[in-house]
Amino acid sequence: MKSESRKTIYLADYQPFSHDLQKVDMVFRLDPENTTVETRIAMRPAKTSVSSADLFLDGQDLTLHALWIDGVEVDRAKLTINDRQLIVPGALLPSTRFELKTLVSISPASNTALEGLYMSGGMYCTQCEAEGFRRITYYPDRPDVLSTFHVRVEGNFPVLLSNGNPVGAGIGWAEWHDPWPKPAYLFALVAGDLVAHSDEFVTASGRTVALDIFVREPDLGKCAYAMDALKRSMKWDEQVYGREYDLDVFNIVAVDDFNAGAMENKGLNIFNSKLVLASPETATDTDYEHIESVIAHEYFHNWTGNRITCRDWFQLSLKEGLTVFRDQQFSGDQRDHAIKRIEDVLDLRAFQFREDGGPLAHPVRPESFVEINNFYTATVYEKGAEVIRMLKTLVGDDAYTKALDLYFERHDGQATTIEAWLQVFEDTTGRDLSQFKRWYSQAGTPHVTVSDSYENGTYSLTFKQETPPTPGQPDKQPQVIPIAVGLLNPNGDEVQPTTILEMTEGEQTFTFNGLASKPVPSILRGFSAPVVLTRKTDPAERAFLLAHDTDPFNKWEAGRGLARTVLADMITEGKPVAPAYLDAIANVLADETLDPSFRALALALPSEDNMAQALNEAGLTPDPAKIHSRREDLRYAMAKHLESTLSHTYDALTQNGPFSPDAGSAAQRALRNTALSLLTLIDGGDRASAQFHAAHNMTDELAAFASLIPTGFGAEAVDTFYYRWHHDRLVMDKWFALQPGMAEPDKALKIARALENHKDFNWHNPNRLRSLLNGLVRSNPAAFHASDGAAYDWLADWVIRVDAENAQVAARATVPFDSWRRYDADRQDLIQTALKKILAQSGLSSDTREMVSRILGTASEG
Ligand code: B3K
Ligand code: ZN
Repeated sequence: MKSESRKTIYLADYQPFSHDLQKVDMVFRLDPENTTVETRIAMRPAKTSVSSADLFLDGQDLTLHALWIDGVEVDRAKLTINDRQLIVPGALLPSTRFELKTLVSISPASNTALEGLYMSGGMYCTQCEAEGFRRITYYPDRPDVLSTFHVRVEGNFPVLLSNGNPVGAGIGWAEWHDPWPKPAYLFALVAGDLVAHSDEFVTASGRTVALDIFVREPDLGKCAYAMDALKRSMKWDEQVYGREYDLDVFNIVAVDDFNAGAMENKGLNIFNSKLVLASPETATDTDYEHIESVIAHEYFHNWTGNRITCRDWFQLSLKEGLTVFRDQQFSGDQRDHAIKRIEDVLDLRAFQFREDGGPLAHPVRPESFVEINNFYTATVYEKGAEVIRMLKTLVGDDAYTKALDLYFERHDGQATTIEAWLQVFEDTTGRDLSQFKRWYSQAGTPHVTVSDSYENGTYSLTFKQETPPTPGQPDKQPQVIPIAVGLLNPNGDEVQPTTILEMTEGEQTFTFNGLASKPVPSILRGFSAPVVLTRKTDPAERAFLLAHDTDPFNKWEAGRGLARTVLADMITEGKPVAPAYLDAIANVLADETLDPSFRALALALPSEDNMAQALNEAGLTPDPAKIHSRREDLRYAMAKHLESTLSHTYDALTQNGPFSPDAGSAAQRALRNTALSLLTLIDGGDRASAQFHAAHNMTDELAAFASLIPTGFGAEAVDTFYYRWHHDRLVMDKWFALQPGMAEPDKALKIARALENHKDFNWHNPNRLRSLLNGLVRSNPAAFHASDGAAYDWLADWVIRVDAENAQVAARATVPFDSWRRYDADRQDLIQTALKKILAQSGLSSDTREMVSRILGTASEG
């Protein structure tokens, strides 16, 4: 049973645990309804605590059979057990080392929360981060309590896995020993009828590591890319960070029912199957790219997260921000840094800026929470990575490397804090980072406004920074903002290569001398800080930078700014499409010296949600229907204006050889399919239809399918796609998402409702549910924000239904409501009504309750 209201936890209240753990021995006897877990913990009172301290162990949904101290069973009447904890009175505990043994039973088959030990398609698996281990046994389930683990698994399966190295196995049993002390959230166990895609890796010091990716037998042919990505990640971490792997085996298991994307359990990563399985026929280039980055991310956690972990969950960004930054570096090295940066910034703006600008805004290191699972957010992950990127920019590459070396040396084996992380930078560079630290404590996206002047060869840039109020933080202090700037002369030559201006004041001027004429500035190159930059500029200057900027990010950004202005003018003032935009974009499309990925990204328009956010920031009330239709008008105008070049590009990029997922081939497909989606607006779907029927890979097939949905070929394509792919669950997720996502806004909800009743719709599977919900809510904002509020109601009903079974997934599904204050009074009312309906549910989980209260602004602020 879920408890109705849980108390708020504060960073300021941190206390170390009362006892030190030396080792943990566990025995699992697997049974769907009645798995028994025997746990023996060797521990002693911590030096810092009074020796008679009570022992508080976390535990949830456990049936305790017995508890022993040093082999003597304790009378149940002497223990306190509630729905969250087991308390052993200090008077019963020895003052030196002792063994606490418990025997509990749990029911994996009825665990629908997918947290702790649960079943997915007949196999057993676990998800313990953040607080799932307490659903397995009574334990100090907190990240600062570390121990080695020895685990025996008994069950009638060919594959029985846990963390660490295998130390024994026989029919129906296996034993594992993990020599690296770890917190409980990194515990994992898997049992199933699985097969392995095997390989090995020889580390820099010459140790051979056995690598296995475990899947169901029919999926065995889809593991090669993930394995290749794993080996490249292992090599990269040795070469770039000097980090070698530290066990004899590294195992990955693919699971179909999974709340998150993947999990970095020590030596036994567990993945959502959509982030492991790939074949050319079933996975898109985007899928391949995600698989590569998530495989890397989880692997990199072995050092940044596992060997050095978090003292408490407030420090989550210590491991997540750093590991995201590392996986971004890796992907950039494997593919293309500029393209990767543009893609990352697109996501940052779409998710993190959006979060930071609404009621869910919180600092990279939050100061309070009710449910930590609600804080696995774009702010903790992506803004956390941006903060590390800025730190590296400020101290320089060499100092960054030295600081990281010191971090690994000083904190290996520890559960530590953001303070300790910053301290290694202070110690290696002598810098005072106290002001920089505000990036961790202050929520909200800083808005930077810039103005310029030129006189007698001197050019001045004056910046002002202001961070809007966020929940609980009405007043903000100036932050340290590294602003990368370059200057171009009016001929388009660079007269000042990229230099970093370090802004620390609320308002600050920087000057450049000895210039022959007034330059054109290229500001915030490479998106050197996660800020909203505003500069009064004319479209001609943007077009100039789009043509001439030497910084690829800012070159793209200039085109994006232009598109945003043109689109905003169309939406708010009914202006016609600006011909200057069409000409500028035509030049980019025709420039074959530019990377095809870059050209594809330059052709893409800001999303409807981006536009709503931009209009709102400009003090206007966005109308989702109008945004949608004007954006479609602009797309049509682009298609018309660019038709011959698009058509030439489309034909020229036809690929005949075998499929390769490498970045270069993917870039060509990206540009070709971007051209296709525009051309479909003119040819009614002829090209898309031909491509759909001829495609040999999912990238081309899906792009054609998406383009066809709103055309006259749509209905047939939906059926054809279904009959081709109904046997493949990951491809069917795409089918469920694209139909509401690509539909005309007034048809999308009807389509989504029909899909709910489709025989292949199974809302208990998080991937399938998210496909349908996000397909409508995130991919089709005009449909979600339909003025009758029907889609709000639909989402609220889903949240309520799912919450009773899987609180984490339900809580996450409430996020799209967070933009409610942007809209008109009627929509605000409708969304508030939907949110209040959720809150009124009896037995609502604390996860969902916390999210809805924060979105409504009724949560107590911390
Ligand atoms: N650390 C996990 C996320 C766990 C989610 C818990 N609700 C995956 C990752 O960030 O690598
Ligand atoms: Zn992570």
